Amino acid sequence: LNDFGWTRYYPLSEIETYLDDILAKYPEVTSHIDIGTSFEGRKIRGIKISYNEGNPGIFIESNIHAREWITSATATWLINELLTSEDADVRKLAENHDWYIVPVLNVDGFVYTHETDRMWRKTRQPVSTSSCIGADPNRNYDSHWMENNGASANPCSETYAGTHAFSEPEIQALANYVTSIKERLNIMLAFHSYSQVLLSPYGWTETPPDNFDDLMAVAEAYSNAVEKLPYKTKYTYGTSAGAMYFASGATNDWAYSEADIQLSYTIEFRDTGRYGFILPPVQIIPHCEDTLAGLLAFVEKADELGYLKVKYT
Ligand code: 0X9
Ligand code: ZN
Repeated sequence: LNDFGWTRYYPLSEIETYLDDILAKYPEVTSHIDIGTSFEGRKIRGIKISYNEGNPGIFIESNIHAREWITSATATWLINELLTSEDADVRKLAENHDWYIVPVLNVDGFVYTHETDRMWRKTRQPVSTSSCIGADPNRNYDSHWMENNGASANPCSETYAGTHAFSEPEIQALANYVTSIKERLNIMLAFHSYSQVLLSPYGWTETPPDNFDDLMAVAEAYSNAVEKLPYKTKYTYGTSAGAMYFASGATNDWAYSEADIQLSYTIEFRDTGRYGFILPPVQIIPHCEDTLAGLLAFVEKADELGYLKVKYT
């Protein structure tokens, strides 16, 4: 655990060892989450951090896109921070919420980026009608799947939606797990890179969701807090379709519409394109500090707007 210093990007095997170390060291407040099994047979793991069962829940999906390494680096750093920080505000953030964190969802793709092709994005499940491999897992959720040109039907495209919604076992598994605990969840965050933007639903349509104003207020709080740090990192925000492009079948649309999680976002991390997906390791910790500052403000605003009430009894 001591040499996990976020000075480089860790492969899946080291991330798994890290999770095991955390579970062994903090058995009272952490537990293993078994999300399911990938196409190639790898375990998809998560960790729950709960100081008080029945807190409002925050779910973090990370590294659904294989090459976006900063996302799992941030998720693992955040786990450590929630467990070890002595800052009073971080302690409240940690102890007053139930955290469900999946550092690497697309495990097969992630291993492939470490071993074969650093720029791989998709899953690794072959497509019977094509020699191209994998689907875009962030187009594979069963929420307006393939509508409005928000995904491609071409198996060779980087945004190939898959043969059908939930064709990718990783995505079916994540959706099953989230559905099983959805009444415990108040916030869903999907970590991506890059562009420095917070994206609310919807990606499949330009029509804004009912609580658009609240979604933007929470995103604005995150953005303002990040910009106050010495790094002065700027995050913009908007709906996915409005601020970025049409994308159907993405995590945050599904979480919002199908799992009824009213604060669901995609967060595109550093940078804005200088290094893109290959963010230099020296930026890992500064970026993580940005994210923590953003989350503190995000959760404070969400609470103020009434989104952190426990939904189940
Ligand atoms: O295209 C994507 O899946 C995301 N961008 S990335 O560069 N990380 O691939 C953005 C998706 C945003 N849209 C929705 N969440 N609907
Ligand atoms: Zn992505």
